Amino acid sequence: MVKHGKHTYSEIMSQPAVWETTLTDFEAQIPDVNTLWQRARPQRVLFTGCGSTHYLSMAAANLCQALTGIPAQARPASELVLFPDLVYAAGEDTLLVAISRSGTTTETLDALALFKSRTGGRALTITCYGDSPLSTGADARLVAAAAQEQSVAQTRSFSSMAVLVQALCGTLAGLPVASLLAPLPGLCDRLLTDYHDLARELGGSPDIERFFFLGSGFLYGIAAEAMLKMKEMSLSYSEAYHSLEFRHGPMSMANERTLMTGLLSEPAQAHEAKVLREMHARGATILAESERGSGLAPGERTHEVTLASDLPAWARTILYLPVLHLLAYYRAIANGQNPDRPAHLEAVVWLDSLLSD
Ligand code: F1P
Repeated sequence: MVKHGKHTYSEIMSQPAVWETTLTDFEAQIPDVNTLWQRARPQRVLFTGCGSTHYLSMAAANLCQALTGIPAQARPASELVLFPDLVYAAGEDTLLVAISRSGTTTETLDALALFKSRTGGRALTITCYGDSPLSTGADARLVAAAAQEQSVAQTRSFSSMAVLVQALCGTLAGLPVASLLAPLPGLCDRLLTDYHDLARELGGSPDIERFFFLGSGFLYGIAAEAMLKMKEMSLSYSEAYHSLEFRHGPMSMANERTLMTGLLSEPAQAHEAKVLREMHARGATILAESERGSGLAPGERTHEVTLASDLPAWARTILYLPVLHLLAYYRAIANGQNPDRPAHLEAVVWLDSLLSD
């Protein structure tokens, strides 16, 4: 019987069902998205958010550019507000995609308002609350209403909005997303079942005191979100890096009390796995997530999560995260934290508008 973190636990475990509903609901939202895209005809797509939703924006920008061929970038909402000249170029038609679970985060609302007044461009929001100010202030919206949460830390909300991002980018590329993404809920269910014990064992291990999450390409934003979950829920030392960046300094922190989680992409897997192999030689424990196996030598300190999704790389992006939700959840329990109500955190950051002075 789960005592602490019962909301977080049920939000993590309900992801398959919530993704299913989110994908069904997306169908009705496709015409609005297509209309917006045709009207906006953007030369650039700019994704924004704060915290988790900033990390989702990073993954989204990479997916969007890969699938549509339109240049796409991600910036934290505060940067769009405080340093707009570093982002906006005169005469460039930009579509803003503002992502927020709550739809009420001050910086994201400010970023939308400044984008509108400065560029007059069109904006799409992705949120869990269709009646939120962010959602009603945009020209079109994608809503994952079934993913609303009671917990402070985002789990199924992030992953369901990520499913929407994947569905959006696939739709804009003219792909049959309903059939392509239909396997996702079943795959998530299998991963949560097959790797539950592994996540419990590694999350609860007293031998591990620091966590690193490495990812490249589409997967860096997901690695960063896994890092944030570990930090928010369990107050553990947790960092994320682009996989090969880890050698450029951070590796000095890897030791025998480290869990190195590698989110391995297919195109760069050989290079990414090499970093994990080197850190294993330094004594780190390895958790390698890959589509078909990492190729690392099996051993006492090497653990594998195999997606076996048979999906194209873009469509499997979100599948790397749910097992890492469990890892963070079990570390929180081991650390005596309540993952439903992480210390020093609120579900939403509300400030006086940054635009008011
Ligand atoms: C964004 C966010 C969360 C974070 C924290 C404060 O919220 O930064 O990612 O966990 O609790 O708020 P939102 O704009 O996505 O609602």
